[in-house]
Amino acid sequence: MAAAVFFLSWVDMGFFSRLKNGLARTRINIVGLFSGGVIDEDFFDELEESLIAADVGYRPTGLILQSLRDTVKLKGLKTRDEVRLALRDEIERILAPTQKRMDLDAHKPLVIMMEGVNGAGKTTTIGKISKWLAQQNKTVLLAAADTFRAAAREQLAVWGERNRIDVISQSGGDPAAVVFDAVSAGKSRGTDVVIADTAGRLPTQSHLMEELGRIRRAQGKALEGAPHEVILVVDGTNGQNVLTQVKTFDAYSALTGLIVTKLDGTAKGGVLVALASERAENPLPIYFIGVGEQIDDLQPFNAHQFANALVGLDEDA
Ligand SMILES: Nc1nc2c(ncn2[C@@H]2O[C@H](COP(=O)(O)OP(=O)(O)OP(=O)(O)O)[C@@H](O)[C@H]2O)c(=O)[nH]1
Ligand SMILES: [Mg+2]
Repeated sequence: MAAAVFFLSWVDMGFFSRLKNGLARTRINIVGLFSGGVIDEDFFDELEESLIAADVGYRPTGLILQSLRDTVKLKGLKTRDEVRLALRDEIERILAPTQKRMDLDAHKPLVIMMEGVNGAGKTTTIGKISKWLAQQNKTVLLAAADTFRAAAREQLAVWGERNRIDVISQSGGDPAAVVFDAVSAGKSRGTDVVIADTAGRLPTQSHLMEELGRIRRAQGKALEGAPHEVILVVDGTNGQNVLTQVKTFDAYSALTGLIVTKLDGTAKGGVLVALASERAENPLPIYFIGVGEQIDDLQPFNAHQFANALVGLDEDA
């Protein structure tokens, strides 16, 4: 028999399977804990370790355990499956406020500015989103505002070609001038969405962090109110470091949302729970998550689906 018959490629697996597989190392396991149907202290200790190891963070872990203890007692939960579902519910409850669709019709053009630390996945994510937007029948224009490296412009140009969309760039130009041109062009062409790619920068590089303000204002000069979305792209494998990135980028440029990449193969996927918990009072939407380098490896964030993947349940559990 041809092996190919049984071979499921990464793409054929479907997004949920890729997410669940990708989170295998993060998985909050509920194993070997039920001796004689008793949910004992050892169970809660092991669960605590598992949550901390997944980068859920100490405070959120404490909250989850407290609620879970209450639920177990109140509902008299006894089996592993019952507890797994209750844990899923707890995690989903924390994540739910961050699940929000970007309003693509709020402005025309809708101007999106992408930022993040070096290598977080900004440019790749813009490529993936461009395809997703085309599927929503939206026209897109890209601004190559990462003017530091010629390679960055070329990388965006490749994604542009792949999606058959225009990329506005200037060799060695000023990022503020590039975004000004792109937003102006989007306005005059009647483009639905303009996305600005920016150079990677670290929260400690204050001059580069301040530059974000200049790039931002240039968009506002071309179109009042732009950028409408300021999105921080974070690498899921950075774990708890992501919390610092969110705080600093938010302080410099008032974020409106997040995209979490590289959830394929990370042991720290629980950081989404930490992010949601940290901003429980003032939720920052997680618009998309990425599970790979291919163009289809990006989907809108779904709290129920993510919580299921995290505890090892099926998509429709
Ligand atoms: N495994 C995996 N790799 C990803 C994902 N998203 C991006 N990458 C990879 O991460 C690397 C960096 O991606 P880029 O898109 O160039 O990151 P960037 O933020 O634009 O980087 P700079 O512009 O240099 O700051 C590339 O090798 C991507 O293929 C993802 O979801 N999963
Ligand atoms: Mg880039």
